[in-house]
This record gives sequence, structure tokens and C-alpha cells, in this order.
Amino acid sequence: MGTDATWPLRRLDLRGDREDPRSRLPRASEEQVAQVRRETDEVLAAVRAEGDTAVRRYTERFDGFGGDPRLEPGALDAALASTPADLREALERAADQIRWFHERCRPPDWEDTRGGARMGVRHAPIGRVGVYVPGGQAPLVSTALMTIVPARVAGVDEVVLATPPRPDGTPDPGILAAAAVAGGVDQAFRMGGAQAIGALAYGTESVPPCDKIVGPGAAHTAEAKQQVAMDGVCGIDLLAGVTEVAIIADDHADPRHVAADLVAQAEHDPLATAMLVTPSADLAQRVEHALADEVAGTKHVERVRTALEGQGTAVLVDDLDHAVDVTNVWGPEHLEIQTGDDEAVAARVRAAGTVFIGGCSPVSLGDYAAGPNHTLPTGGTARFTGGLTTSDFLVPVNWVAYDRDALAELAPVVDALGAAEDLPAHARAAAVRLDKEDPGE
Ligand code: HSO
Ligand code: ZN
Repeated sequence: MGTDATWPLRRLDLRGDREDPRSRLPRASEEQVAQVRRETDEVLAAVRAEGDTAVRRYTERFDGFGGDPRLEPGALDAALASTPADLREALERAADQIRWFHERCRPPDWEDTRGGARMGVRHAPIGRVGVYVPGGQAPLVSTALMTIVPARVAGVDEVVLATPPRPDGTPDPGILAAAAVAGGVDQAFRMGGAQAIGALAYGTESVPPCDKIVGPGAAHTAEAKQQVAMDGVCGIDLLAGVTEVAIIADDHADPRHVAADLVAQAEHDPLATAMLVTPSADLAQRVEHALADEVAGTKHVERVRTALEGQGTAVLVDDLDHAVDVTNVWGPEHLEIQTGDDEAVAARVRAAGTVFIGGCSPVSLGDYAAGPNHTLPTGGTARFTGGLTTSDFLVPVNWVAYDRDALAELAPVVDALGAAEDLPAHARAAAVRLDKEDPGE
């Protein structure tokens, strides 16, 4: 490999500039949003009107398979049985690690008393959840673990899997094997894209309508999820779109590690964003040297080049505090910290899908096996939401149980607010229970 070669990253020099950098940060270019919206509208309307007929038609058009979308119940176990032992063991170890993490994410039920009133929150598992596992650029085997394991941890009654078929009608066997290892599903369908989301949301002759749909997807899948959620048909998780990484690093970082992680992110998608944020112009240069080697030796070189040329950036900042200020306004999906004081930097982060602290925590570990979910907020949405987790599969049911004395205590409040809102029947509903002749208990 040419040791003198360098892969120049676009420079964004924010040194001495404490203006809000938002408008200057790279964003994956907006894919013809209007066209995606129109195409998705058409597919959803067709699935709603025609059910399985439309699902088959679009699956034939986009995936080259026009057969029955149902997968026979034994398909998952059959795929697992023919999975090589090393992959099977890796899936089991990953599932175990993800399960351990998500068990700890279970929000606690609580109950307390105040005066004579009892109240609390009980988390009830969602009845039927659709999990979407994409094929697309790469068969995301690990996404089956990341969606089904937390659903099972939460105790969801019915898990319905949708994943696109290959032209011969079979989905990727690794995805099916991972679904089996994750705890299995109740029904599985070979369908992808907006037609899969429409079928899971509205139901068809063969697909049952789901209460919520989770999982990542490309443009049409993400748009379809938003549309069915806006219709109020079912719930969705979050906008897990085109992937991103920001790496905060200083002279303590190993440039080869940084370069490898930038390439790993770029490998996902020509639109992926890979960004180094550093106070060290020298580190930026050393990363560029390492990148030249890493890019030259990588398999999906076209994808990687396009992503790095389009969105690869070295952001120069004054110091590590400034670095975190920049990533806090950006809200990257993944944030790595490789510095002389990782914990102090990490403590200041308030917007990132997952934070990977220290030199031995690459994003790819988190993609597969670290423990947290890899279905994470993108496009800046990490400023206000976290990644997929156990509570996404639970409904927090608030409950109250007041006795007569406790009701009497608060009745004047109901009376006054009912009057203020000109809703006297509200006040009466409390007062009538306190009527001496009719205790109403
Ligand atoms: N980096 C992706 C997750 C993934 N990577 C799946 C490999 N397989 C989005 O967080
Ligand atoms: Zn990844």
C-alpha cells in the first residue's frame, strides 16, 4: 500500500467560531423527497384497497418474486438448522448480550399512595408488533436480533416478521436464522418496502394488522412508516434513516482506528455520513493517510468512495469542549470518543444515538453485539429521542384508585376547574359521589 498516499477529507474549520454550526454541518443530501412520497402514497393506497393482490404485484415489481407472501412456519428453524456453526454461535452470543442489555432497559412499574388514593404505572406489552428487517444494500441479519430480542424481553404477545424475498422467493437465510435465535416470531412474511409496511399496518387477507411497526428501512419504507403513523393506523418507533458517525478524537487517538471506523460507516451507503471532529490538525492529517490505505483495501470501494467524497468531513475545533458543543447541536446517530479524557467528554454529551467511549469501542461492535440497540435516531433526531429499546414494546398504563375521602379532598379542585372551563357536568361527576344521601361508593 502506498504509505505516502492520502485521502483528503473536506475541512470544516470552526476554530475561533462559536456561532451555531448547524447550517455548516454535512447532511446526507435529501433524496427526491416529493417523489418518494408520491410513490409511497400509491403503494399504500393500493395495499389498502387490494390487500394481498397489491402486495404480490409490488413484490414482483421490486423484488422479482410474485408468489404467496406467507412464509411457512418451519422456515426459521430450517434456516437455523443449515446455518454454519460459527455463525450460529455468533448469533447466540450476540442475542445473549443484547438480551442482557435490554432486560436492564425495562422501565419499572410503580405504585404509591397519596392521601387515600392509590396510583401508579403498569407497563403492558403491546399486543401485536410488526418487525421489519431490510434486505437492500446488505441483508441486515443483526437487525432481526435488534428488533425481535427486545420485543420478546418486553413480552409482546405476537411478533410478525416482514423481510424482502430474493428473486427465488426465499428471504436471506441469515435473517431467518437470526429471527429464530432471537426467540422466534409468530408469523413471517416475505415482503419489503412500502408494500410490507402497508400490509403490516392495514392488514390483508394473509397479513394481520399490527399495533406498532418497528425497524429500520430505506427511503420508501421510512416514508411509509411515517404515513401509516400519521393516519393513526398504528404506531412506529423512530426515524432510523441513512447512517452517520461523528468521531471526537485528539492526539491520543490511533489514526488507523479512526480511519477504519469512518470506512465502516461509509460501507453502509453512498449517502452515509462519516465525520471526524478534532482539535488537532495533525491528527486529521494522520487520519487522512490511514484512510488512503483503508479505502484502497476495502471491499465495497465504490460505496465507500462515494460516501467519503460526498459526506466525509474533518471538522477542526478549538478544544474537546468545543467538539462536544458541535456534536450536541448535530445529534449524530453514533458518536465515538477517542481522546485523552474520554469520560469527561462523554459526560457532556446530550445528543447522540449511542456513545462509544474509548479506543476499544468501535461502532461495529455496537452494530452487532455490544448490547444496546443498533436501530438509532438519524438526521439530527438524536437531539430529542433515543434508540429502539424495551419501552418501545410496552404501553405505560397510568392508573388511579381514589376512595371517598381522597375524592372529597380534591373535589373542590374539580369544581373550580369545571367552572373555569364552563364544563359543569365535570364538577357534578365528582360532587354526585359525595352526596350524603347517595355515597355512591
Ligand atoms: N450501522 C447500522 C447498523 C448495522 N450495521 C447493521 C451493520 N449491520 C445502523 O446503526
Ligand atoms: Zn453498521
